[in-house]
Amino acid sequence: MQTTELDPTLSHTLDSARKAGLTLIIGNKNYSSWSMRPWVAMTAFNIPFQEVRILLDRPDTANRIAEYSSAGRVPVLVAGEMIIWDSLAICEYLAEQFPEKHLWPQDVAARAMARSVSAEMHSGFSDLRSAMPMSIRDSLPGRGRTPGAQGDIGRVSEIWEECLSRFGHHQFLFGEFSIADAFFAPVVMRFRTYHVALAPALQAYCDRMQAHPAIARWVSEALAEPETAPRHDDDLRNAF
Ligand SMILES: N[C@@H](CCC(=O)N[C@@H](CS)C(=O)NCC(=O)O)C(=O)O
Repeated sequence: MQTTELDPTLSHTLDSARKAGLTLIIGNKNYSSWSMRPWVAMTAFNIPFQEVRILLDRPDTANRIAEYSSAGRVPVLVAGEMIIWDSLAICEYLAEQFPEKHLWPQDVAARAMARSVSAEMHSGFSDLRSAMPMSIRDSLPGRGRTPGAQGDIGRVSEIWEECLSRFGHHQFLFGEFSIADAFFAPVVMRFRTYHVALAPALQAYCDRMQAHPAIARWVSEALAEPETAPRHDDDLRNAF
């Protein structure tokens, strides 16, 4: 069960983490696509954690994040004495810590591909990220379609088609929900905001993703957030 706490001190958080196990530091749910991945994975796999939300684009954002990680980015996982930053490192740590939950697919070929597409998502798709930033509360049909973003949409579609047909059995990318789905959850949200037209099988995957309880919960909490992030909103206004 998560409890949300906004901007506590590091000592307070470390103290709670020692008692409660894991604390995930995230940004605003509306905008923070990187935060969404481990949060969705932990929620989907029933890994208990406390949540600390640090608001992005505030005068104290950098200092708040620096209390946890000198990388200056969220998400950050506080695991007892350990600090783990970066969404992929966090998910790998969780997969190691909870082997019985099978956060990655069990089949070796499926797992290799799940890792490949997650790593590709993690290190690529910069045009999609910059031209179509995540803002769950917004509806911006047709915006952000730069040639680069179109290319990225094509590549995401290709990945999804291959995973769903080879391993997904028309459920999640590798059948059961996995870290790979958590990594593509923010893309599903972007496709929703910017009304990206998809082949029926891919739209059906997006619908299943949005119906997944972990994603549905992140979305409803994002929609309930009153805060805005001015720099992120500027990026949205500049999307053409
Ligand atoms: N590679 C990192 C990227 C994390 C990242 O860029 N996070 C953004 C928010 S979504 C951030 O913390 N930005 C700092 C800021 O806006 O001040 C990861 O996967 O965790």
